Amino acid sequence: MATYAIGDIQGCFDELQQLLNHLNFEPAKDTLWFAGDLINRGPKSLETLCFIKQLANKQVSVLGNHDLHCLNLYFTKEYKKITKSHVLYPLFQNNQCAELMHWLSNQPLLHYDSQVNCLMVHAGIPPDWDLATCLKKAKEIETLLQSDKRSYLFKNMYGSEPKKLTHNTSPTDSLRFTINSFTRMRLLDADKSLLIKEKGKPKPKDIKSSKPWFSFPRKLDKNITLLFGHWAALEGKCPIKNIEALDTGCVWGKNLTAYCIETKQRHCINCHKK
Ligand SMILES: [Mn+2]
Repeated sequence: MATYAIGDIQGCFDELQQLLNHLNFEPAKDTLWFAGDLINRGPKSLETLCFIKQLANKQVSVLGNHDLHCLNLYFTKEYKKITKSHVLYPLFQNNQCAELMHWLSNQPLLHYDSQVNCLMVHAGIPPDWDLATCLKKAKEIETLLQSDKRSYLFKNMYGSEPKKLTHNTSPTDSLRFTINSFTRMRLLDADKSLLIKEKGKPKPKDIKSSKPWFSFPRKLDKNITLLFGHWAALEGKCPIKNIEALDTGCVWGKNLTAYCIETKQRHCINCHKK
């Protein structure tokens, strides 16, 4: 019986199957956690979603920025404008699409398991948020996403502002800050403001004072193992104790990684394109 947390798949269904073979994964005994960005960019988003959905309670997925983007395309009906060359075309054309999109919209932004004391999120958590705050903020988004008011969320979720929460932050801006933190965050400025890359502006890494979000002292209980994906350039390396980086760039022909929660061992397969 094992629980494996797996990094960003991004529609790389074949590589996921290779990894599961490598792990001798048995659905009757083992559980899979997915750190988000299940789909998009890679070739088999449809197959990936169908497979993960049928695992039912033997899987846990948190939503990543690409998953939210796909939900946005579906629920705003923008997907109807997508042409054959788009990687998500087969998913949107499939007769299971509505079911898959409703399933996806019911997945959380954050997953905490008290038995193993592990928290999983796609990008990261703001250093000033403890576990209760994280769960409360995630719940706000999840509730909206699962309601018929989700169009309000899709209309307002894009953008790089606000960089910080203040007592003046509007509820809508606060929701965007939560989404940006949980699904897009990489670097923070010295005052812990979010540095989300904007088109035409210098890349956050050009700002000298910036540091990865996990380099700041965290309010989250340090005994909680924090699992995250999203940042392939880290190549799975995070220097902070009890924080595991899981995105190892499968879709870029690098590796796909599973972290076994019980043994704390990392398992990796090579995704070099043949
Ligand atoms: Mn991502």
